[in-house]
Amino acid sequence: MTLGFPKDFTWGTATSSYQIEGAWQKDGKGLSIWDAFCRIPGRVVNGENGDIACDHYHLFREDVRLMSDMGVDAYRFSIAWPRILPGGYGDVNKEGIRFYHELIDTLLEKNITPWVTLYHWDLPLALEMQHDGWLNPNIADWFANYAAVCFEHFGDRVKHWITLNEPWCAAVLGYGLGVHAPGRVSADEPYIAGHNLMRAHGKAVQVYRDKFQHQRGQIALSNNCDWREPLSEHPADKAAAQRSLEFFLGWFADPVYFGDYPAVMREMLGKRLPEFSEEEKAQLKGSADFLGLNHYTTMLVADAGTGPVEINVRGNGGMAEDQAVLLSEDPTWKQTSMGWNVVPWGFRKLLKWIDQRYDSPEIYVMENGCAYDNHPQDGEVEDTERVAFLQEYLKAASKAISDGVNLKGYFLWSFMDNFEWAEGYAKQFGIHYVDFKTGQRIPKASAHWYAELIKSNRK
Ligand code: GBH
Repeated sequence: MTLGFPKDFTWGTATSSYQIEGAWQKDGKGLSIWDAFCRIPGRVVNGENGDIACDHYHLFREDVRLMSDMGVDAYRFSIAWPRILPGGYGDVNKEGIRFYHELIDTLLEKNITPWVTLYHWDLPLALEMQHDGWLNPNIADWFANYAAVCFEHFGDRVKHWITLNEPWCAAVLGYGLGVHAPGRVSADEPYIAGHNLMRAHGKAVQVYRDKFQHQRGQIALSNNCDWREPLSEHPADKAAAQRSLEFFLGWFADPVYFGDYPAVMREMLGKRLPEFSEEEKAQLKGSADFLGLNHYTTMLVADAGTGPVEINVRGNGGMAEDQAVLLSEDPTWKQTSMGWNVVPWGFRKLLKWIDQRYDSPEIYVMENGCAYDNHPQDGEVEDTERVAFLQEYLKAASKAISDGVNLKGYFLWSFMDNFEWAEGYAKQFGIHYVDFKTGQRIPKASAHWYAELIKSNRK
């Protein structure tokens, strides 16, 4: 069962700081917007939080050992900004630096390449409270300064950087729907937050290329995008699906490849969409050494004007009304425990769409995986649905490579069960089971399956 991947393909697994580290107040760490958000009643299922989470801060050596047992090439983790700069800017917290030094060194001892995300949603709370977080244009400089601290301390050993994880989620869920920290509800703020996220990315990349070129690493960002399949052959539905993809991925990838937002966004949003200055456009264009993609699911799209009224409209997919689209799903599709549709061919189509739109960039899937609820029985965790999901999605990825897509690597989300944001601990994506009371980790059947797959692909 090799699924036919190239020998030099990068096999990895992924996590993020707030979801696994715990130690929320240890060794001088500042608070993040998630530390605060979790304390607002009703925002997280069961009032849970990441205070302890997987206690990875203390158990990271064991985690690296488990990764090494699986034989992964690479591990994608994120740095908690408030662990490095408790106030967002200013004094550097030496203990925070020490923790990531130890993690990186432990990985390298096991021949696992660190892929480091600088921002996976845990913004220093001070920046939100004093300066309105991503709504403040100055955040681009604060982020670039933070990035420079990380390049300076870790760049001798870290050669793969991801500035931002899923700016779409940070903007839409954090500043539009209010379901993620900082929990703001607004029609216009997502576009402002998204704008400053992109400006921050542009500046951080510039700093890396200007001052840390000698480190000879790669830098990019990681965007999430679900596939959008036209509901019918009707040209209006086909145009709606295309439009929806441009509002989803184009929003954050077009500036990086073309220097500006998609024309359809500028037309439909008018003044609600901020404009980049000429300098910012130049800074953004070409600001990624590869295209990072997080992919999970697929929805059907109809044009809001002509779409049939009887479809069961679901979710707003990030301001669907701004896009004049109606989202729905095929009732025959299987779903994960998140209620996300399992549609492997959507993955293949999205990879092709990206390949065509951005002229065959090197693509790394920085996240893909699924939530299912599985518990240990006699010391084993039989997550059969997860294995089936991964097998089908990886088959689709392999077909995309045969189609000519320049896919270079895959990071499975997630290495272990963790704090799943607004869902708390009720929904689990891990290929390692975590007992959150004792901290015990158990490889699930999917971890064994993934290890076998990696091994057979190397032969
Ligand atoms: C990622 O985001 C995060 O990076 C990661 O931290 C998180 O743990 C992981 O995924 C699992 O959630 O309602 O059917 O229309 C995922 C981004 C955006 C993907 C919303 C699914 C909606 C599906 N998600 N999207 S649906």
